[in-house]
Amino acid sequence: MESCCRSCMPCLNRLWNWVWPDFRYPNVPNNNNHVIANPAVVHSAEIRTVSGDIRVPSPKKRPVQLYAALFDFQARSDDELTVKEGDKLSVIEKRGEYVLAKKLTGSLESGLIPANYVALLQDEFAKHKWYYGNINRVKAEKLLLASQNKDGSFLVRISESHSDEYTISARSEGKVYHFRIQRSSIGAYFVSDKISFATLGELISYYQKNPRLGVPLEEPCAQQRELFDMEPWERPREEFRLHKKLGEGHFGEVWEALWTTENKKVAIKTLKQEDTKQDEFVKEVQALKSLHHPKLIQLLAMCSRGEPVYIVTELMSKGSLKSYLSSAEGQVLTSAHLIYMGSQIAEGMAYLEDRNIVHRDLAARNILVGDDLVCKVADFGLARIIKDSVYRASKSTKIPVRWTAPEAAIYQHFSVKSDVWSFGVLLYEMMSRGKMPYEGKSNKEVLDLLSSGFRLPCPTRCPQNIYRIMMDCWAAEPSKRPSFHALHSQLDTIYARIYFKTIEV
Ligand code: ACK
Repeated sequence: MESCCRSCMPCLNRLWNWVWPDFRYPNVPNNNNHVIANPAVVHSAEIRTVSGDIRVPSPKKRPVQLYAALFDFQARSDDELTVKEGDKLSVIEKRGEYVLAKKLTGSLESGLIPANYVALLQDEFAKHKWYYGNINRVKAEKLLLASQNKDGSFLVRISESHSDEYTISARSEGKVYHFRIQRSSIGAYFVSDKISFATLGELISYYQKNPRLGVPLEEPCAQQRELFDMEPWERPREEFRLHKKLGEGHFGEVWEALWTTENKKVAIKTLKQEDTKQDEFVKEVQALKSLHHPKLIQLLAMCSRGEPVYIVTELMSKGSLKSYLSSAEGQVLTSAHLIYMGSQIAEGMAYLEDRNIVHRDLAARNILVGDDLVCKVADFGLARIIKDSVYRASKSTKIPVRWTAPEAAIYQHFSVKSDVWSFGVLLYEMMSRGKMPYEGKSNKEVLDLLSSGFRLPCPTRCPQNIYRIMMDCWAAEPSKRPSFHALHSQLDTIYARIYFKTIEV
């Protein structure tokens, strides 16, 4: 849906004529466990079999692995590759959170794409955490010897010498050992010819339970998060022309701007030189640089040399969900529209959940809305990657009490589950078309009410099944709250039901 502004009547009319969006947006693959190595580099590998003999197989060219683009991706620089959803690709190598890929159709160009925008086709083992696919021996050793891993960590990779065979690489006593998994004439998998298995999964679970390799297989190798290099994002300030101030953000002003060299409208957040805020600002940039998901606001570029610093992100035509809900267009949204939007937010949050990142400030003011009701999670200023399941904020951290779970507001116990609580409040904001939660109550009164078991009431016009979801998010016991994956799937199912039956709720 094209729109000229956020609330005028022609836009409103268009909203009514608007065709429903496709709710079957592809799920983002959890390719946490994928490490893709350069198939062109073929090392001769030392393989230790169970009986202990050492073999050096002859190098052999690796077959091309076929990948597909899951989403459209627009290149932001010369070294990136523009792809359309469904494009067939071959992946040359993994670079941090990106893959260097080559198109297999049309122009045959190559370039970088965020790794979670591609999925390996026909990879039946991708679901296993220990499966690392096409990585070589050197890379496997580097991964297993990294500090996140310990003795007993292991992975399975495609054999460098026999493309239909696999290798187990396992760490023991600070060294990495490699065991070849062979295939019998009928396709069974075996390490020792005394016992074979129909599937790779069965073989691994057998050796996990029976440590017959002489090296235990305890935990799948932990994925390493490689830090992003600042450089690919840095652009000369002259490339941006500020057009219109959109408002005041957390750190400074937010502007609509033109990225002249790309001929593209963007949003620019500015930071005035204030030491107190700079720390948080840097954290937000770091978070944005490492996160790539269609339901999270995307960093496009930055100008960090000179002042003020610019963070350039995609421009969302309708601004924050908070202001959109109270606009004329927002006020006429049906529950179905709102459920569709809620499902997208849950999808973006599920991506953070998978990475153990707590947002800590999930609220309508921090969701941005684009054309066709696309919603993206923004404002990662308070986001933290947590090692344990709970993050303890410092006492001085300002907490948005109305959106914050009691254990986080009172004891600073932030977790993915406290984000789930906030998501419930966000659903309340949406279904009440922008009402302030606990209107007329002070923060202290809110906390007292919550501890006595009170919860926000069902907004008028809110379907009961959506209110039940909110109430689930507000379970006093964090572990009883649903996951974002579950929330996404519940909202998607409800939305699909409405979509197909075209029931107005
Ligand atoms: O509610 P709004 O219209 O949407 O006003 C706020 C303002 O800037 C201060 O945060 C708007 N804003 C922030 N980031 C973006 C963006 N990427 N695209 C469009 N508007 C934005 C927000």
